[in-house]
Amino acid sequence: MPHAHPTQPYDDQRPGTSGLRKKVKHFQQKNYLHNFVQSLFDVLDGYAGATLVVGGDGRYFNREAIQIIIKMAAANGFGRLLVGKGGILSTPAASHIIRKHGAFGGLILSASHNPGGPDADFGIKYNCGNGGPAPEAITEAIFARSQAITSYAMAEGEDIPLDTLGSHQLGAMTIEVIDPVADYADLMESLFDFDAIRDLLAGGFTLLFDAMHAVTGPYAVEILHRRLGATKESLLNCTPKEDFGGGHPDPNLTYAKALVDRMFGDRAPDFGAASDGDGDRNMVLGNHFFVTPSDSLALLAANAECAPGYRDGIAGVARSMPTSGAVDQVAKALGMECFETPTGWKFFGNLMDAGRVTLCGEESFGTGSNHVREKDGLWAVLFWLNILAARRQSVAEIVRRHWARFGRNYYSRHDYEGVESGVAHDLMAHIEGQFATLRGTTLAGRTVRTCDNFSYTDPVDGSTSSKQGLRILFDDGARIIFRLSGTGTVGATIRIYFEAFEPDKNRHNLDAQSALADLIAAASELAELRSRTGRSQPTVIT
Ligand code: VG1
Ligand code: CO
Repeated sequence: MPHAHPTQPYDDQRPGTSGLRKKVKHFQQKNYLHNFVQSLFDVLDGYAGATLVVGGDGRYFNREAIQIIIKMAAANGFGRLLVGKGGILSTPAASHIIRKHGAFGGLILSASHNPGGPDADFGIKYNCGNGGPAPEAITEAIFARSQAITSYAMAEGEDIPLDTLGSHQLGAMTIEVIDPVADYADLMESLFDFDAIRDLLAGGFTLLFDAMHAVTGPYAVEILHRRLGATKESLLNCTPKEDFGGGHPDPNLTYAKALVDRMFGDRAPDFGAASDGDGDRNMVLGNHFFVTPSDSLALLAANAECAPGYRDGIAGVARSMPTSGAVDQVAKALGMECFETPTGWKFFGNLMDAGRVTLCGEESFGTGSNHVREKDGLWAVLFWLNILAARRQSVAEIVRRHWARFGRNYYSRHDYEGVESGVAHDLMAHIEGQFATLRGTTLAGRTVRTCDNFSYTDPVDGSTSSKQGLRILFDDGARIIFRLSGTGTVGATIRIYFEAFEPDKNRHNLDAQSALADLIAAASELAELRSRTGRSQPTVIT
């Protein structure tokens, strides 16, 4: 029986770049999760009797949160709820399930690449019926509602057993515990040439995949091992843990160090990859070679026809603003539309729904296509394997040939994590304050063409988003960008992105940090980084 429970509002439930993320202890405050979920249900319309999908990356508090959501969904009038076995669904798999079952929407429980455990992070995100993250209009409405909420509704009943497949009833709502892997694995098999990849792996090509103790483990075992024949030894850390083994499940050069060491060590495999906490990010490496995510997107776009799912060509591409322009070069050469959006996957949804873009990506190890409405880590890994199987060249050779054809966009991101929030905001204001006098001047040996705070108008629905990052654009195509992260849970993270375009193939073999050194120094001086933050080095360099 549904029950109305009185509650007090919180004032800090504004979703960030990718949902609401807070410390677990914060989520465990009285009614904190309940309030957010009820605020969401209050602003949505027309879901009576409809289907809701629920699943998460398995981190600490996942199971408890799911039981609460199930009871609240029943009390609020949903007719059916699909939940992954064990409460597990990777973010791209959740997106697929929503689409495949024509669900009204879904709730994804994850703080992605942030650490997990009782003292670490938790998160919740709402995805719409197209399978994609809710647009700003909805997230802002949730936030407004969350500040006024006075009660929530919750059905009473036993917890639903999540560890076996099956069907249950709670009031008028049916709950189905579904296999989290099968549908997704079938989708991958429909997009890529599994025979060719099987041949490649059987022919002595070696790979190493690191699931970082996070949600992609079971997906990797099913797809890479069972369906494609990769050895068990080539799959690392595939048992999901509530605290990700104490690490940051973030596939980058710093946090995926064990994998990186092997890929740059003696007898390195031909291909290495990792994905993040909720399975939507990917890092791709070759033998002694790191592929920047921006280059990876460009390369997938240029080689899309290798994969059966994209054989008929791609409609267009999109990248987030800080992502390098490598994909723009491909779009220009191949004559397709290329869109530049603010950071966060929610901005790609309309373009994909309208059929304007097929592939999209972000510099933050996110790549995806219109097969779902989220970025997709394993999808990118399989796309790479498909290209490697078709071209039979090494990762390094494929990337070098790509640069020779399209030019190389030297690129790097520097993150300063855990900066005091006031300091970070002042630093941004200080940079923006110099914009008026910066135009036309010389910086880092180049002329500043223009600088602005990025704003975006959605070409499909006309909605606008402003203040999406400070850009300094040079006349030779180089860029420096400053942004504050919208996914952290402590203090602020300042992200600085550097890019310089090099068309000359005789100059493609520099190390990125050296190629960008003058831009890096100029940014540091302009921002007064050292004196304001007390830091002389970034926390993470990608
Ligand atoms: C970061 C990335 C952004 C990505 C977001 C969510 O956001 O920079 O590109 O979309 O994380 O990724 P921010 O605001 O911290 O820069 V995930 O894997 O958390 O869903
Ligand atoms: Co993620």
